[in-house]
Amino acid sequence: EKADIGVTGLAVMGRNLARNFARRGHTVAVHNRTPQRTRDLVDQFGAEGAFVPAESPEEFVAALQRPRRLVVMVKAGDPTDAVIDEFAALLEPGDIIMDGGNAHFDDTRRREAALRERGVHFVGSGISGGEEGALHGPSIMPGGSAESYRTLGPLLESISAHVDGEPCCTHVGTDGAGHFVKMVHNGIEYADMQLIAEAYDLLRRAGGLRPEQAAEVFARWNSGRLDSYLIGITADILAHADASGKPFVDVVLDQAEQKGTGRWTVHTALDLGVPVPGIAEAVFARSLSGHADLREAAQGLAGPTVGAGEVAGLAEDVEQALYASKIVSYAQGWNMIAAGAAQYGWDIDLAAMASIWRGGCIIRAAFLDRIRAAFRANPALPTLLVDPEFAAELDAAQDAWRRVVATAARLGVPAPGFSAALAYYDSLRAQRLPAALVQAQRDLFGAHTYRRTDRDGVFHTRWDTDRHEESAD
Ligand code: NBP
Repeated sequence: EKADIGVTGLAVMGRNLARNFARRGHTVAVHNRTPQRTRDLVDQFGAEGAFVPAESPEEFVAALQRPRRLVVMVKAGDPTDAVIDEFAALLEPGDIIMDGGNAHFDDTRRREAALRERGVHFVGSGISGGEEGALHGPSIMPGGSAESYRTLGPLLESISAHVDGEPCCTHVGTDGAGHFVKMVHNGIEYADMQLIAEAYDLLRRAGGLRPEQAAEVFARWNSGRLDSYLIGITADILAHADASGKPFVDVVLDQAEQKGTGRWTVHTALDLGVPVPGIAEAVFARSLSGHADLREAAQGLAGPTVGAGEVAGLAEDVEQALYASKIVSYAQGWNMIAAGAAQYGWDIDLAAMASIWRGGCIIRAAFLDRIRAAFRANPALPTLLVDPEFAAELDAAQDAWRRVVATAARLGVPAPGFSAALAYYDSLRAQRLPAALVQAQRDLFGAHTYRRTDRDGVFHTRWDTDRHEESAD
């Protein structure tokens, strides 16, 4: 019997995806550069379904039903190129190679274009949910041609997470769209994690709560509108005590690491000209935490002279600030997806992105239903902030949100995520921004010109002479 699909690269992710396919009744060819991994998989999990082990690329390709569907799950970067090159030589027009690794969307666009020349479909696919997701149902974000999705999509949908009976997998758009959207997902994930960390820090340092008390607050929030995977694991972590007896969170070194997808998101946002300060603050907050040298040098700097004292109603206020800031960072993420779609010609269904993130992935949350509803009600929504329901919630939250940012500033507790989100909100709703002054400065020192509020045209003031205004059209 020929295999329905093949998986090459059988480290944690590939092995679990292969098992997921097999458990769903698909016959799966399995291959790994080092054959021992293939043997181990079949030895340990062979009883879970129909596996066809292959020890050489030729054997692997020959095991697949045509058109062939082949999933590559190897280390991102050069190893992915090496594996694609190796297999592309063995494939025929109409066959499909999917890269499920964490590739940069530019690499995916390049690989797709190269394989398209040979008639082979290349599908760069974001997969979120880590090892557990890969095994039990991840969120899957495939790019590539619509034609490839007709052949590959049903298999991917069958192994993805499901919410309300709907698969957390859809065709995102052509070429690199899937990896682009996965990158933005990770950027949003960074922002969510940073906002949660700030909420915890405020509960503790401004509210005086012990970690296990903060855990109770997060558990309570998790049964409300903030219900999400990340809030849930936060409650778990804060309730956990280390073997030494200390709260676990207190024995972990406070230097956050990153694998680079947050940095890619911010870098790409800068290239596209999309403001994503919430995501950027989160990436920089991790970077700052890792600068032990700078932090050490700054230990002697003065903090506020006022003490913490009682901050009445803090937990309720922090919940409002967290929720409002979360709306802002998701609004930025969705603006970025729309900008990427416009730049690269992808036809991305913005409501569907919320749909496929409701299950399987790290940012899964009840909240995503609301985003889906907002874009279904108005697919041309310029920003989530102006969806009538979100606008009303932001209005209801804003006083508390402002109190939290003010409290943080007063007590010297850093809250870059909350502050940046509030500044974004206030900037967008401002009737006039001081950008007018910036533009005037640019005209003065660099003759960069300006436009006027009262008539059309482009102007320059002769700052160097008598300050008369000239038309610069
Ligand atoms: P790794 O990223 O650790 O990659 C290990 C696999 O790559 C092994 O199968 C290894 O084969 C293979 N490989 C390497 Br390295 N160089 C190769 C080459 N030149 N030719 C052929 N095979 C090569 O595995 P992973 O953690 O399972 O992740 C797989 C992909 O999924 C990555 O792109 C990762 O970023 C992405 N991802 C990971 C997660 C996660 O939670 N871990 C989540 C979502 C996506 P060998 O056995 O012969 O050394």
